[in-house]
Amino acid sequence: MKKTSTAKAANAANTATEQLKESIIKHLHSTLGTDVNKASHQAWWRATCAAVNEQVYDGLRNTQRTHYEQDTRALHYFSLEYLMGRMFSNNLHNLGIYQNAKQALAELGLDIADLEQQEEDMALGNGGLGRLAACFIESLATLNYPAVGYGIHYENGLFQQSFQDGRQIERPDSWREYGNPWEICRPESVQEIAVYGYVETVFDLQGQMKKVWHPGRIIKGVPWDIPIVGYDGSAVNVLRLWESRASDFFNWDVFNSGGYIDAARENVEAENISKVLYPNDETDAGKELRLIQQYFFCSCSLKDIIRRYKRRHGDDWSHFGKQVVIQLNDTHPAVAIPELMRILVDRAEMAWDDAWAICQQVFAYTNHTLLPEALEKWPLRLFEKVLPRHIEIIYEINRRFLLEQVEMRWPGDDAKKRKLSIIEEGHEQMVRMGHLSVVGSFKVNGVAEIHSKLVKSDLFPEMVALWPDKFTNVTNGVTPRRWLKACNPRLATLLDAKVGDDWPTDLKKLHKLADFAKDPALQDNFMAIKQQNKADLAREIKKLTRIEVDPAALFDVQIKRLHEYKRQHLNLLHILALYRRILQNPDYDMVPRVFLFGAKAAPGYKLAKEIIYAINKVADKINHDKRVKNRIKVVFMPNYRVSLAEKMIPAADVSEQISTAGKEASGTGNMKLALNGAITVGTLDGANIEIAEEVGADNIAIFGLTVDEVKALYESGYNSYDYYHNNPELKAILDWLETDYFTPGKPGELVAIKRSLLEGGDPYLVLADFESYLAAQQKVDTWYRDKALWAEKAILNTASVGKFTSDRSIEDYVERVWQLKPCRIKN
Ligand code: F55
Repeated sequence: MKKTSTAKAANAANTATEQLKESIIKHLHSTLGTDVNKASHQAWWRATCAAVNEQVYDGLRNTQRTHYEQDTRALHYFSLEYLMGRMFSNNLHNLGIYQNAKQALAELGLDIADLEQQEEDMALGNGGLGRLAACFIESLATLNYPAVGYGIHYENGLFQQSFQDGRQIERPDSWREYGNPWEICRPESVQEIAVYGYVETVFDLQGQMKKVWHPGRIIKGVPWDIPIVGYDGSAVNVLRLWESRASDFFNWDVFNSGGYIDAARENVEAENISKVLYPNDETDAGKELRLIQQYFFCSCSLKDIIRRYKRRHGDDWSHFGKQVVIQLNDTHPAVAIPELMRILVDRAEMAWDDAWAICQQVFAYTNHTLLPEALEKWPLRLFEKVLPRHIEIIYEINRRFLLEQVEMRWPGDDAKKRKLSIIEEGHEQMVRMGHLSVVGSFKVNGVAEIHSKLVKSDLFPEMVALWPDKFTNVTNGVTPRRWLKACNPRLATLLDAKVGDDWPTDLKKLHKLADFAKDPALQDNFMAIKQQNKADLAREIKKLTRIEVDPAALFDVQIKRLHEYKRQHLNLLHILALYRRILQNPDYDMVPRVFLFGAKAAPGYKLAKEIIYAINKVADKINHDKRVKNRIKVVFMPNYRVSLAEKMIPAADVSEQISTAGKEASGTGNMKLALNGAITVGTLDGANIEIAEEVGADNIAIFGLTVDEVKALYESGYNSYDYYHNNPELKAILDWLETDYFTPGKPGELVAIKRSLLEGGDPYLVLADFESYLAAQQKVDTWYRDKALWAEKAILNTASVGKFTSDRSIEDYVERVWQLKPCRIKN
């Protein structure tokens, strides 16, 4: 019995492989117009994508038909960013045909890995927030929730990074210069949106006052759909990204040559809206084009949602709040709130209260940061110029909020009103997008337990007093399909054998592994896989940087955007301490380590760029210093992005999660690294706290001040000079940066870091945590010397982080916020 079913499965696989092979060749001929004997890897890759798309589109049609027939409540995820990375291997894995495709290609004389490298990363995001959106839409499809992701179809994603003499150089990322096989243009669903102009007050025949917005410019939004394939035969949802174009009817309607030139210029301006992703994370650029980007995609998306709703319900708005829920990914899409009010009040002629009730049923807001410089505010004058009707609506929202909520609760308290007003008073009036988001949403969440607590206590305490039930937590998660199954196939195969192959959709199953954590056979297998992954990465490092590293060394990895609060410079100080100890004691005993960095700095963030430069210069010196005897290697990997993360994470021994406590909202790289068996060196910040709870204190190296201690230290008056003067090693290292030791002939080139830590007051308490960080690293060094002990800890990390699947995050959102029902897709 068993035998025949295995034989049947083998037959099915053979047929699937054969069919794929045929389809690939068919597309090579009829889609690519080339031949097997002369096709490039790029052509083969495209032909394979086309073959895969046959299956993707089947799923897409079935999903869309089922959702239409069932008229389901759906989630609409609004995000300025989606950091998708490559789609090829994930689509294959999620369709369950990766092995077939690999086999089919092998039979055609091709290595699937070569084809995977043909794809440009789809880097339409900066960092964690954008990657979270990508993980979430994949989980939503996997869990069969009706959902659409809405965003911008940027022509240029996050810049490409290279180094010139150690300094970051940015180049544009034209990721779809030669087309993108995963996207479908939908000209039938274009939208037109308005900006600028003025508002006129008119009275209709009944004497009713009405506001009429006379726009200054019309822009066309063209939707591109990217199918999002759920794992294992579930739904195929869509990510709908809007591209801006000049409107045909408005701008070219001209009568003389001067007008013609003006119109041409306006067209260029219209097309600029979706030209480029702003490369800032955690800072608000405050640029006019950025506000237009936000409004452009929110307006297009809302109109798209309403068009679909009306197809079913006509002008009956009474079901809208039951059918539609919109999640705002940070405040970036918050302008959707006044835009929906405008559509309901001005266009659908609804009474204000009814319209507001709908808004408050529809919007929910996720906060991703507490950093003051990241909290979005728009100069009121700018807002008024770009969106003259929306600013009026915001005034009215604010007027009613201050009168009906704030005044009722704190009568006569003007200070409270000033603090809570959506409009910030001062030298220049500002629109506070966080306040608008809280007032306009029915739920507000932070992204890890501690962060959600701080959102309540430090950011919006009065809002909590007004609406205690509005605030909740949803701890972030990552998709184990991309971040384990696809990126770490060796470990995935071991897990299939040890815990069964359903862990990708039931990550708590990994816990079975804990029973074998002390088993020498499992330990050998687990660490042999790590070793092979490290050897692969060592080859990649050599290819990208010419630096040779020993796969037997401990791989210590810090990969994330470059930011002072993430403290890559604390990591650098540790490296310098070790180097100095080696120079002072040639026999200094340490486990050989390769320090790996991956990080992009926002192009305008001076100190972040200086930190990159310093790490590169220190790397150069150490890597060429014979006295080091390979105990330390330092590598800054250029152009860190999703596809590079997929190579680095499976090879990491140590995961650096060293932000100042209270500053990292959650972190998600911390989850990916632990899942792949890396041991965290981390502060009690963001989701590190929850990771520590899951893996247990013995399997993580926690150090540094806690959130409460950080607060107390700031309050008591932190003086970084105290640490500098009291720790001779720290002093020597910082002074070293001022010499020309790392930049021969050019003393002072690395002084920016020292300055920020001393004269600059060390805002992120690097010096305060230095000693305890070094102690944690010493502990890691000791652990690593005991192979069995390390293997056990690594295994327990993989076994214990099942909580951090994005499927769990989505289920939390469904229960606490979205109230959705899964919808089985009919074939
Ligand atoms: C992008 C643009 C602006 Cl204007 C501001 C911030 C960003 C951005 O990329 N933020 C970001 O990535 N935040 C991160 O979100 C993650 C997901 O919730 C968190 O894990 C992480 O702690 C947080 O910093």
